[in-house]
Amino acid sequence: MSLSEKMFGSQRAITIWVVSIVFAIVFPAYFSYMASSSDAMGGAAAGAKGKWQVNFIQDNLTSDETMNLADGEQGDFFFDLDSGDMMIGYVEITVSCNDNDEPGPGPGVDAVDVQTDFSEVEGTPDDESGSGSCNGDAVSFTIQITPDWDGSSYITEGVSKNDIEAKWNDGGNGSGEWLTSVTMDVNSPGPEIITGFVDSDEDVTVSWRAALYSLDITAVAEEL
Ligand SMILES: [Ca+2]
Ligand SMILES: [Ca+2]
Repeated sequence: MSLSEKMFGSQRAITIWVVSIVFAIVFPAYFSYMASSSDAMGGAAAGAKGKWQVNFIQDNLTSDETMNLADGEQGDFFFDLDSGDMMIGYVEITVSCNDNDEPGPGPGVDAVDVQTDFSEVEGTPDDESGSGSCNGDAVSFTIQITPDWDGSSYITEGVSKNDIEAKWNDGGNGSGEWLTSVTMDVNSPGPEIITGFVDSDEDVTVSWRAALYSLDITAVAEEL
């Protein structure tokens, strides 16, 4: 009996030994490779193109302030916006006033001139200005912070999750101090001695609404 026959008993036993040793070496190597490559795939999944349902979890931050302004007087209205962990879609500013010192609309209706100053807002959005009569909402502005964002859900295909996250991002813009200045223009239909109406002021309300969102992206299973 040869040495190998003593150790392994037979040719068949040798074959089993060799196969076992090969598996003992190859399997751990195989599984460790799979583990590392599935990590890579996990990372790549966000970069992989696919079909996605994109929803927006939405919230509003609102504020309003009312001031009484005399003719020619300017009121400065501030809105401090901190969106926390959420993104800022857009900010709406509405200036409203309702002149009720004379009956009905006409030459005596008060008006406002509105000028913003967004120099203390991250990203420094372009300033807005406008004028309007005090018959309700006199002037309103919508300042888009995340380009094209309107909160609508959609399904998209052929893009990666990373692409979607890159698209819906406010870039850190929009937080800070939003200033809206309103100058009052009080009007009367005629001299008080003739018309009997006294108008020397008007209440103005500035309202803000910041539309906030965070992303909710889910993979859509492809139909077989
Ligand atoms: Ca008036
Ligand atoms: Ca008035």
